[in-house]
Order: sequence, then structure tokens, then C-alpha cells
Amino acid sequence: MSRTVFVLNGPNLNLLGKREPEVYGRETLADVEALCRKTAAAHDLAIAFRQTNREYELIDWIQEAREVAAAIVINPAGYSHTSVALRDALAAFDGPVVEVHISNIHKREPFRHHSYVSAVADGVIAGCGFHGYALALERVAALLAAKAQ
Ligand code: DHK
Repeated sequence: MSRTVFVLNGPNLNLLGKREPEVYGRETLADVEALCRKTAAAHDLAIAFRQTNREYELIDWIQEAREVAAAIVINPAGYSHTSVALRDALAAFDGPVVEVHISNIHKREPFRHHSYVSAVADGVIAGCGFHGYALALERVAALLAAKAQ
């Protein structure tokens, strides 16, 4: 069975560390990737870490994950609140899905309170800063271990 987890990042997350640091923190996307690699390695998982500003590319990667990945960790960023297509792509993925938001979207503007992705995610982590990615990978590791038994 695959031990690869796709860690997918949506629009504007390439600007982490530079964009609204009071909201998203000072860590860069490279810092997030390093944390994910360290956490994944501790659980004997491999990761494919990707970011895009394009909705169709996220959907293509989720469809690719159907063939090669055991689980998905995704920060859909702005597409969380708008994309039925992203939700549908994730619904067609069989393995665990954990949604991550760096900020606490429920403490922010009302339009951020609803995520189309949450209804098809096994877990949702919000407001834990970049550490949320490590928590998401921990959860994925536990779900995969439970599935293997
Ligand atoms: C990131 C974004 O870019 C926003 O559009 C979301 C999310 C929240 C985050 O907290 O990681 O509303």
C-alpha cells in the first residue's frame, strides 16, 4: 500500500511569511514543507508537497492522488469558501483527507466561516498556525495505521 501523502496548498500560500504575517505567521512555505517532511519521516510516510494558485491544478493533483497517494492534507486557502469542484474531487478520493487552515477561519470574516471542503474531510484543523500541518500529518498517520489493522 502507498505511504505517500499529498500535501496540497492553494492560492496565495506561496506568499506565506510575507502576506499578512499577523494572520498567517512569519513562517514561509519552505518552512511548512520542512515541518511536513520531518513529521512525515517520523511516521514512515513520504510526501508530495505542492502549491498552486490555480483551481484546476489542485483538482488535477487530487485526481492524481487517487492513483498514487494514501492520504491528502490540503489547505485549499481561498478556494475553501468557493469551490464545489474541489469538494467533488476530494469526495472521489478514497483515503483520509485532512483540511488545514493556518488561521482560525471561524474568528474571521463571515465569508470564511463556511468551507465546501469540510463536509468531505475526515478532520479539520484551523487556527493552529503552521503547526496545524504537523497535526494534520499526525492524524493521517493514525488513520492509516487504523486502516492497516
Ligand atoms: C488561507 C487563506 O488564504 C484564506 O483564503 C483562508 C487560509 C484561510 C488559512 O488560514 O490558511 O480563508
